[in-house]
Amino acid sequence: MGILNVTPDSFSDGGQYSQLDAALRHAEAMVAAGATLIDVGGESTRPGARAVSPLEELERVAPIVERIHRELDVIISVDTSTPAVMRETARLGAGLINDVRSLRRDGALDAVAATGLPVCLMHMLGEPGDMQDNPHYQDVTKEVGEFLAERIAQCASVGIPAERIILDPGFGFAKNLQHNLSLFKHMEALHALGRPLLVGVSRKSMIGQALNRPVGARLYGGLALAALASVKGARILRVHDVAETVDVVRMIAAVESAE
Ligand code: YH5
Repeated sequence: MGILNVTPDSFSDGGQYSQLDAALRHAEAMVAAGATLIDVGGESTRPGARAVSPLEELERVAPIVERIHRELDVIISVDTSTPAVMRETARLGAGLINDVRSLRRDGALDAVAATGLPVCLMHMLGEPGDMQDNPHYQDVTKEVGEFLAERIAQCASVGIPAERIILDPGFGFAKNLQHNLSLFKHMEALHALGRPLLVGVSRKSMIGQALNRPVGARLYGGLALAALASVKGARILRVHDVAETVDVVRMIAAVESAE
């Protein structure tokens, strides 16, 4: 899964058309590099990021979903917690709803149920703005598993079947370095929930903190985690560096399919 951010750059005045073309070219390059999903996100989840209205989020995301659907052969994932964005992008060709808030916003469960689309449920405590204020767990992997099991049950209650659900431990969301490392190490325990796992660690601060690297120098650390996640059975890797990650995954597949 290649990451396509469509949050506007406040220092750019390139205008709407060139931004849309640039996003499409980026998506196209990721597909050519081997991405089978493109994750389109219009809300920044960085602590301190400005809240985006549903209309503003839709105006960022809808044109690119429409263009990718028309021009590329790839599954479009929409990184959103906003019911109106879920419903409208489904109509425009989205194939997956990816919600870092696990459908906890009012109306989100019903919106996904109405679309009939698969959904990725991710673990996070609190909101992006306050999630890193001293997170606490007795057993992070166990508590993430319990949270995800509860969200699967909530989905069942509105008619979203388990077969339509992908699960994500939520690396970097309401977790300190030790939580992220322990959760990564014990990720296999989440296979007990019976659903495919998605892992998103690309360029994240757990790599920066473990290796003391700024965001521009986290590729090798991220590839090590991609390899480990793949060996631990993760089925979808959400990454910025698609070509490099596809080589990692294909190399592992080549060895694992040997006699
Ligand atoms: C995820 O893990 N993450 S947005 C901070 C960074 C780098 C990257 C520089 N959406 C996930 O990608 N959806 C995001 O440090 C996600 N799983 C799923 N399912 C945050 C992000 C990032 C943040």
